[in-house]
Amino acid sequence: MVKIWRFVFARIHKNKTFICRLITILTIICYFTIWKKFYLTNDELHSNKIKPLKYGDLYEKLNPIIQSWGQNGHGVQLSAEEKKLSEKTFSSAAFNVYISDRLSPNRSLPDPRPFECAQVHYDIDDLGDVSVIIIFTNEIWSALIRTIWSVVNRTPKSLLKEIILVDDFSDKFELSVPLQEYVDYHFNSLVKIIRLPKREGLIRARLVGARQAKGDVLLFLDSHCEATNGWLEPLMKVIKDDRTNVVCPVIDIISDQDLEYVSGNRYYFQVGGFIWSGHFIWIDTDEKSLKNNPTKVVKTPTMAGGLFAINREYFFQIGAYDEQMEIWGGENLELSFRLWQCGGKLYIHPCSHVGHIFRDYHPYSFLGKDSHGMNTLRTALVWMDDYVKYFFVHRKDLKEKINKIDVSSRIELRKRLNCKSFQWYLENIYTEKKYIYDQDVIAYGTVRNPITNLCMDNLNKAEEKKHEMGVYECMDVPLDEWTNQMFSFMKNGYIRREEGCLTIDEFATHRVLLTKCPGKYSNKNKRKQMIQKKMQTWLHTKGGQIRNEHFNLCLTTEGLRSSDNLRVVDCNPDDLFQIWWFQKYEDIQL
Ligand SMILES: [Mn+2]
Repeated sequence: MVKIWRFVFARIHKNKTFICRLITILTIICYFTIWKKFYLTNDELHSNKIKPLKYGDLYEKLNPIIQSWGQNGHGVQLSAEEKKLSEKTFSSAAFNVYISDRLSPNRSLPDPRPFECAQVHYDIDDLGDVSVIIIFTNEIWSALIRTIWSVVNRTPKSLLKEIILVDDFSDKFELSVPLQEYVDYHFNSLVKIIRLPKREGLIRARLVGARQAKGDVLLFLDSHCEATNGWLEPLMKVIKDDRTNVVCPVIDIISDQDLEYVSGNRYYFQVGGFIWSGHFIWIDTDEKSLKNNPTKVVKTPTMAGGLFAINREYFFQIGAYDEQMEIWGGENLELSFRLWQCGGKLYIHPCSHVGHIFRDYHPYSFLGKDSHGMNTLRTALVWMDDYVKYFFVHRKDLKEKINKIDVSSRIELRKRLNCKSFQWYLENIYTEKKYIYDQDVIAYGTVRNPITNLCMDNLNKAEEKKHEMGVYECMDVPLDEWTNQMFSFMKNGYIRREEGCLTIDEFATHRVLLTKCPGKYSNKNKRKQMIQKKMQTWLHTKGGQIRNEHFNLCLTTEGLRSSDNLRVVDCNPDDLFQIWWFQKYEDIQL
């Protein structure tokens, strides 16, 4: 070694051309090393994937990532110019496609779980494995890809058997061959794509995916979700403990406007309910109990539908899905009723959080069908027994469709599984005590002032939101038809519709509002809760007045015309404008 150096220095001393040669040789060695290193790293990352991507340019166009956008689940604020651009594509998906396209598919997210969840240890080798099934029809590329990456990145490898994408007859080019190339390149055989030869709708598409799945557990996801850290293990554990447990993650909101991952109160979430029109709603849970058991599953009467995990064999054993349901809707209530009535259990796990882009309308076609109505009709006929009449109160139009559908195979299933009644479900599972318009009531139907022939009227406002109550010319409708003029005078003094109770605005005491009824699990302090309850309690006198317990004011029609807002004034038993009669009275003393 020393000899070599001596030789080199001696030559340098003598000859300048030698220095040049030496530098050239060293440079070549350097380049080679760097090139080799790069090559190896790339190879390690994408084994067998040295061939260039055919649709590389397209992927960059579909997902022109701006790394700083949306990290840690933050929303993105657009400039005025960008906003204009984003409006052009918003309606194609009913969420902000412009922002979605520019988010990294690997963006970081907040940890929205209760703090205690991170401390729970799971024996991963003992949980079995999962087939994640994602169905889509013409989904926005970036949303779908982000869903897949979030699952792959945040799921322990040994738990993830496969991701099955079921393409429900999309016609977007990028979702055809380019999607196949993309998933082959990035995920090898972990992600499989099944193509349906015609539009089947989400129910049959999921069934196709489920039949091909090989994992111990099936996990259904929408194609515009993002899974967070530790999302899967708790779900797997609950199913491992009892294969008849079906469990949903807490579904967090990803804003359709700015793609923010909204992680609200980590110690509170709502569970699923339903209203008699056959729609899913969120209902309150016991906040205290959630806080005291932050890592324990919570029973839910129904599921929202898009996101849940179920043991694969049990899924088929309990009747999978009703294959004759079309496109979208109703299948979530059907499965929920079926699970509870036939011996299964349905939970939400507070330690599993998945974000979902909630949108205001459906961007895709229903092929001109009222699939939600028809699917819910099937559900109601099979599972609701006599309570089906309350569904028909809302959906008289569907009554005549009964003869056109055949639910015999599902009724047979119900018999075979020896399932319990809907009354049992209402009494034991829907412990909120479900509102029924003609039960526990003193009176119900239209509420009419005989002098003006005006009736209390919801004025077609969104039921679930607080709003001012109105009056409208009385409509002559039978009692078994739900209208804007249908009210129940409950035995406890509430005047209510399904989702709201009549109250007086505490800040403007002549105004009458419909607000959320006092629930079983009110979060407010006791005193305030008591006052609120009193504000929603009314007395119906023998003379026909309706008087508020808290304010001691009476409902009046004086000076009102059709479509005006309802008012309260000082009570006067001689005032004919303060007289109200319900359409039907139960045999009870006023
Ligand atoms: Mn969805």
